[in-house]
Amino acid sequence: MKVKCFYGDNLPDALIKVKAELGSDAVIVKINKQRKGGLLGFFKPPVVEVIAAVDDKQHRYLASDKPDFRPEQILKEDSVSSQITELKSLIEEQISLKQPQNQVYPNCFKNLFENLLANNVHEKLAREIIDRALHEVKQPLWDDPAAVKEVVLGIISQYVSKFQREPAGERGRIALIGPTGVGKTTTIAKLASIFSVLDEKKVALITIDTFRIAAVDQLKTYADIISIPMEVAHTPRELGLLLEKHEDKEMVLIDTAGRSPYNKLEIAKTKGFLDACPGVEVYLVLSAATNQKDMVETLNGYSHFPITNVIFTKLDETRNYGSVLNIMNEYKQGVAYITTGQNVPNDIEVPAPEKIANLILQGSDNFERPSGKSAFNG
Ligand SMILES: Nc1nc2c(ncn2[C@@H]2O[C@H](COP(=O)(O)OP(=O)(O)OP(=O)(O)O)[C@@H](O)[C@H]2O)c(=O)[nH]1
Ligand SMILES: [Mg+2]
Repeated sequence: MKVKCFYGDNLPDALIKVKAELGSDAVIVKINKQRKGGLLGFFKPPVVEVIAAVDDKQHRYLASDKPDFRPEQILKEDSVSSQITELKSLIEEQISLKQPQNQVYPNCFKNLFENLLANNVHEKLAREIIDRALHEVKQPLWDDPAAVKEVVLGIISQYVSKFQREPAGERGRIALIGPTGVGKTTTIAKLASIFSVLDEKKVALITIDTFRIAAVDQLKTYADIISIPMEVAHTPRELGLLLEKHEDKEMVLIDTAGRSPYNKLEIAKTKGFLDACPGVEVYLVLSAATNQKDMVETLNGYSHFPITNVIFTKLDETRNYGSVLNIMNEYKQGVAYITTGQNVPNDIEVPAPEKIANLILQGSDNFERPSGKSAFNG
């Protein structure tokens, strides 16, 4: 195994050196941004250091033998998987440095670009959207605010629907997971009422939240109002048995205890329950009123779950919806439902991409309280 350090002014520069010397089979072991050259280097601009390794036997290849060299191909080992993210962001950083960042948009585009930024859409994504619009709107219409807005809304809707999956249809077993207090139990009550009362489906509720003293009572109260069965599972095996018992139900909704994304032990316990029950869809519940960094931490903390959809709650508690788009786009997540208040069952809906697009572009100006009932009835 040959291991060597390479330096470049930027990452692509360093990777070219890796390829030239070690060939396409090199494995990136580490990437650092640093200042080169001891004490005096402190005053020098930062360089990118790449530590790369290659099996000596493979090293006989010349770089030109493998013209399709791509950095992601050479990241082979699990132990360096975290480097992938770092590598991607460094490459993106390098690419973005080469793009004109202060492109001056025509007025109508500029206003919408600023709207997106004001609503917390990441600048890179906002630029992507407005650049596409600039491309799509014919020049004679550049000064027509309505025409430009319509195109921008259409583009945002496409981003929103890109990863959207159909929420559970005729039959479903759905568990809601997520941090404390985001509205999992309330959302389960809303869904249960809609499935049971409006859709006239057979519904059962199961909770594995035996951690909080009042949690079982909270769900039981809703179950009693809707007149549907509610059960408590204390172990993964019990959960499996209860799912078997309610095999005849079209919908079974499973409530879980809220867990901090940093509480790995408790999150693993919840996962133990769900792992024992294949076929259960897992929806991650995120509060739209949380700042985006915390949402990202939550997604990371719960990344071991096979998440099929996200539910954004508490849209009524914020007026900036850009993070919803950022998260969907960056984490390739579809949104099954949004909730917009505490009322059970009204304040929930299946989000229409156009509606989300409107919220993202216009924030509070366009916020109407949606009615869950009409949203669920299409
Ligand atoms: N404003 C607003 N409040 C909501 C929404 N959904 C739930 N809530 C409120 O948020 C609080 C917490 O809701 P719960 O459903 O108990 O949250 P949870 O995620 O089950 O909480 P834990 O089980 O403790 O983790 C309650 O006061 C709910 O009424 C919403 O869409 N908007
Ligand atoms: Mg709860």
